Amino acid sequence: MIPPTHPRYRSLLEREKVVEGVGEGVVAMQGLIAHGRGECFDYLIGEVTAPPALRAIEAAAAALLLAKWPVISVNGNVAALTPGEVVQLARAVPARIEVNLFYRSREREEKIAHLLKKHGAGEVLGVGEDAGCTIPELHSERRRVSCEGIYKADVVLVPLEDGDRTEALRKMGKTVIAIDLNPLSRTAQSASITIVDNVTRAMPKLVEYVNALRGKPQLAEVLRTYDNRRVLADVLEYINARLGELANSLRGTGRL
Ligand code: PTJ
Repeated sequence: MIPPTHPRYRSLLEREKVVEGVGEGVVAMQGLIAHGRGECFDYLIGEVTAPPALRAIEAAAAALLLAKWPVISVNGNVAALTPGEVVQLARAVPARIEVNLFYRSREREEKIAHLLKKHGAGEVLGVGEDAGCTIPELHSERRRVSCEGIYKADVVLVPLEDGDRTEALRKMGKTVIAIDLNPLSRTAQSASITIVDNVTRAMPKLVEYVNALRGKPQLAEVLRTYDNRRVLADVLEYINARLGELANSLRGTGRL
C-alpha cells in the first residue's frame, strides 16, 4: 500500500497498475521495461503536460473529430493504465476501439477486450479471427488488424507504441496520432501528430479537448496550421531549458 502523502505517489501508483496488469495477463512482461523507459522521460519533462504537448493534443482532437473512420488502438500498457479514458474518448469522438498487440496472444487479446468492456466499451475489434486484414510491409504481430478497424481507418490513435507500425500506417496514407513520452523514438518521429506526454495525463486531456472542440468552425484550421516537427523541436527545447534551470539551481546561480 503506497501512502497518498508519498512525494512520488502518482508515479508509484501507475507502476503498481502496470505490475498488476502483468499479474492479470493484460500487460506483456516487456511492458514493464517500456513503462520504465517512459518514467525516465517523464522525469526529464517534469511530470507535467508541457505546452507543446497541449498543442499536439488540440491537433489530435481536431483530427479525430474530422476523421471519417477514427480508430483507437489499445495495447497491454494502455489497457492497464487508462481503460476508462479509452472508452470515454471512443464515445466522445465517436471512434472504434481495436486491440492490437506486439506480443500477441489470443488470451491477452481477450483479457484486454474484457477489461475494456468492464469499463463500458461496446464492440472491441481486433480479437481472434476479427484481425483478418494485414498491414503491408510490417512483419511483427501488429500487422494483423481488423478489416473494419485499423485497416479501414483514416485516423488511428496509437497511445504508447513501438516504431514500425507507425511508419507502415503512414505509408498506407493514414493520419497517425502517437502518445509517447520519448520525443526521440521512431514512433514520435514518424507520427503525423505526436503527443509527448504520459498517457495517463494525455488521455483525459484529449477527452476534454474533443468535447470542447466538437462542431467548432476552427477545426480544419487547427489541423492545417499544425507542424509536428516544430512541436517535437519545442519539446526538446522545453526539456533542455528545464535541465539548464536545474543545473543552474545546483550551482546556486538560479532558482528552481
Ligand atoms: O501490449 P503489447 O504486446 O502491444 O506490447 C506493448 C509494449 C509497450 C511492450 C511494446 O509496444 C513495446 O515494446 O514498446 P516500446 O518499443 O518499448 O515503446 C514504448 C514507448 O512508450 C517508449 O518510447 C516509452 O518511452 C513510451 N512510454 C512508456 N510508458 C509510457 C510511454 N509513453 C507515454 N505514456 C506512458 N505511460
